[in-house]
Parts: sequence; structure tokens; C-alpha cells
Amino acid sequence: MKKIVTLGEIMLRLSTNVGERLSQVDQLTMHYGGAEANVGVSLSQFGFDVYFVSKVPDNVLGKAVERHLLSNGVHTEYLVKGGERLGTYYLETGIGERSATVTYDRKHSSFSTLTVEELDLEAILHGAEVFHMSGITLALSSGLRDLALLAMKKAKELGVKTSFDFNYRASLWSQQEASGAIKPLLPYTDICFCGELDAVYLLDIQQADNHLSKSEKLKYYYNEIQKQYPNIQVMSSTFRTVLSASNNKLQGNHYVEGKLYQSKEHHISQIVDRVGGGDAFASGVLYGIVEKLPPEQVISFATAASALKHTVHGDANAFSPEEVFKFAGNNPGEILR
Ligand code: KDG
Repeated sequence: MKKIVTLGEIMLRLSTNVGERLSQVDQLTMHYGGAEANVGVSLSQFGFDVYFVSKVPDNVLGKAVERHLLSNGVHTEYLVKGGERLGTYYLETGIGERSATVTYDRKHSSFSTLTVEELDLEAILHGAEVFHMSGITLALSSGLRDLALLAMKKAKELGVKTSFDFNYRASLWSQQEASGAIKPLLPYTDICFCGELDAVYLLDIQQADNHLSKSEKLKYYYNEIQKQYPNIQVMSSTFRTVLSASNNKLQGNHYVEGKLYQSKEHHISQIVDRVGGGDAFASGVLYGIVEKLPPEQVISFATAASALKHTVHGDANAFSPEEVFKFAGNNPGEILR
């Protein structure tokens, strides 16, 4: 089986039911989240040998996290035990015109104390097809920023494809801090998940001409990013049209060798839970790349995986490739040259 490694924080998520306010409920529903853990779960369901690298407390919550990962087929050998606490977040679920809100309670989490000395990066990354991580990890501590850079460099040294999702979270850090931490990683990145706002606000790329269409603008940004970082082979992102918190349109974009490939537009008219939609998308792109699908199919698969995520509760997708292909339908997407 093909080996994939993801590194990041896994968190406890406590959420309200639809139509409830966090300040008014007595009961919350428990799930596990964390961008790179979500990607790991999806990729494991897609049939890969996934190793999730993280740090969780050596207590009953750490054990519960491990059980969650194992029950999804994710390997936990590289789950370091220690530190004080499991990062937690609260989700007030949105409905209609009211958007969801996220409240973090993750300061001083076990993961934020993880250091390079606690991991054998060579052994962890050896033989992997892909190493994936996201900007969320960089936001959590300076030790994690050092670890992330070393891990990306080590992956490149070992011939492992590196994947990085910007995943900018304004509640964790400023654009300036994010920009300063993300830029050093990009020369070691092969596959990148970023969009227009990331290009303008985190990579200081000049705004595209307003007369261009949405896709032409994105292509301009990707061209500019590639001029600065020619090592980045693939860039992907989605366009979301928000009709309401529970009714969105979603279309995937995938840039390879100077061409932009687009999926069909999915209309998700009854969103159950949109958290993790981006991670499901990233997992779909990585699946397509590892399985060497043509770019039209990669983006069709990834966008379908993301659309499917919106129909299930919790942060992580658990669909098989067959289910995703079936949902994607026969429309393979189109090439915008
Ligand atoms: O992409 C989904 C994540 O945002 C969610 O699982 C929680 O990792 C998380 C975060 O830090 O926001």
C-alpha cells in the first residue's frame, strides 16, 4: 500500500445542533477535527497507508483520539504522548443566513509543544509518496515552525512529494505573521492549496486586473506564484458561491503546467456540515495525483469529495473512491487554456 504522512494538530470538536446557540445549550456533540488529521482520515478511506504525526496528552482524551484515528485506519505510531492538554474547538452550527462560528480553546495544547527532538523524521518520511501539512501548524508555535521547515526539507531530500495547504485562520494570527512563516516553506513545496486571497494578502502579489473573469484572475495569480516558486508543480483551490449557510455552489480549480482545469459546479442545496470541506478537497487532489489520474479527473474527483463532505456531520470524510467517482458523475471537468 502507498504510504502518506500528514503532520498537524488533532482537536476535540464540540458542536451545537442546528438552530442552537452555544451560549444557550446544555449538550454538545463530540467529533474530532484538525485539518491534517482530516486529510489523513480521508486518504486512509481512499485506501492509502496513512501515518498521522502529532502530539496528544497522555490521558483518556489522548487515548480517545488514538481510537478515533485507528478506527479510520490511520496509523498512530508517530503520535507522541505528552504535554498538558488536547486542543479543543467549539462550533456553533450555522443555518440559513446565519453562518457558523468557531471558538478555539487550544492555547498550550500538547501539539503546540511538539519539537523535532521528539520525532525521527527520516524514519517517518522514508518511503512515503506524499507529506502533507498546513499553515495552521505554523500558527501554533515557533517550535512547530522550525519542525515544519525541517520536515519539508527532509521530505524533499528523501524524494517525497510535499503538499502544503495555506489554511489561513485569521483568529490564529495576523496576515503579516502568516506571510513570514509560510514563505520559507514554499521553496520546498510541490503541491499547494491556495487561492486568490492567499496570493494577494500572504504572498504580496499585485491584484489582478478587475476586468478579468474569476478563472482568469486565478490563473494570473497561479502564474505569478509559479514565477516566484517554480518548484510548485500543482496549485488547487475551490470557488465557493455562498447562497446561505446551508446552500452553496462549489467548483474546483487545478493548475498544472500552466493550464487551469475546472470541475463542474456542484450545487449543495442542503449542507449538513461544511467544516472540513477544504480538507476533503485536498485529499481528493492528493488521491488523484498519487493515483496518476489525468488533471481533469483529479479536479472532478477532488471537488466531488469536497461536496460529499458537506453532506455528513463531523470534520472528516469517510467515502470510498468508488463512492466519490460515482458522485462526480460523468462530467470530467474542462480545461481553460
Ligand atoms: O479545515 C477544517 C479545520 O479547520 C477544522 O478541522 C479545525 O483544524 C482546524 C482548525 O484549526 O481550524
